[in-house]
Amino acid sequence: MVNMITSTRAHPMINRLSTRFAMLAGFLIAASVSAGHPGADEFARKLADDDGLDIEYVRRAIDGAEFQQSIIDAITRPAESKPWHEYRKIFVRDTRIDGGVEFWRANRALIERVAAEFRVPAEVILAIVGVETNYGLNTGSYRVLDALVTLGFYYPKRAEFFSRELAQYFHLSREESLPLEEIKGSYAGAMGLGQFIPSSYRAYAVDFDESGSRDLWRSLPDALGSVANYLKVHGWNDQLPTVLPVRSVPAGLDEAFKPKPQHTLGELQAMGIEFDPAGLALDTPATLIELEATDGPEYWIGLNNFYVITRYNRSPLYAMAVTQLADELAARARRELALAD
Ligand SMILES: [Ca+2]
Repeated sequence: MVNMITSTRAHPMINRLSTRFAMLAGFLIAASVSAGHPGADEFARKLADDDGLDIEYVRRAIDGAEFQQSIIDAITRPAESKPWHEYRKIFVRDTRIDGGVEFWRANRALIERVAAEFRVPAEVILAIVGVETNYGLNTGSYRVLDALVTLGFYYPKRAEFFSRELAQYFHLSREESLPLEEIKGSYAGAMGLGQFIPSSYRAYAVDFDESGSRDLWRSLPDALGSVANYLKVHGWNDQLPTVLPVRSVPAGLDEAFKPKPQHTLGELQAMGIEFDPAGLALDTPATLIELEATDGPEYWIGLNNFYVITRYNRSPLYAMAVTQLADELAARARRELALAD
């Protein structure tokens, strides 16, 4: 996720205290922070026992991490909580399309090589990088260590997930010789042009320039290849579209459709949903997508590729923004870069 919230260093408790006690409180908080983050000891012991990491190294690194309230604020109010008509405007807009076409023009040979190798369309790879980091212009300004410690130890709702990612980050840092205390990323600890969280970095990043390491910041071949590999491994099918337009949905259709196709195109037609199947076999797996437009619901047929994009970010809004930005990029590239249809 693109990080649009600036970092603040205030401790959460500060806000609750009157100025009268602020000085005393500041002293007490300093004392409690130096005693370590809650759960840090247990975490370090587990990482040492299970994975053989040096317990003192892990302890010192975590002690050096800083809780940041702005990280909690950012994850509590993600862009994906906006309605579709507002969310869309952030990403499917002229500046983001212009930037993508320029990026495509500047790196055309590489992008086409990546697309051919992984069999994922160039415009989809670019749209992901465009939505995630504005083509690498904003890869995040939080220390990954601060983000993962803050969410792993101070955000109970997702603490289990993020402390696992913190453990993954310790491994990743060793494997790829990334300086643990310096690497920057999003408020959720996502890194590089494609914003990979540590477990995804370890599992899906590729060394596409064959340099011997996977560098998702400074190596465009690695960064773009890794996005394409992620989509390929999660099932991208370059013979199928991502979505189809819907003409109408019958009143009273009360099924809660999931992003993962649970039906076929034929079954959706039989439910009374009207759309052009675009020559696809009627047993093609599909689902119905509902988005919140300004004047009521907006519907699309989602094929498995739509679901594959949600493996990158679970929000259907995200997947639809990527899909529409990709379509805009492809249309412009066909005209301006003389691409074949
Ligand atoms: Ca490399």
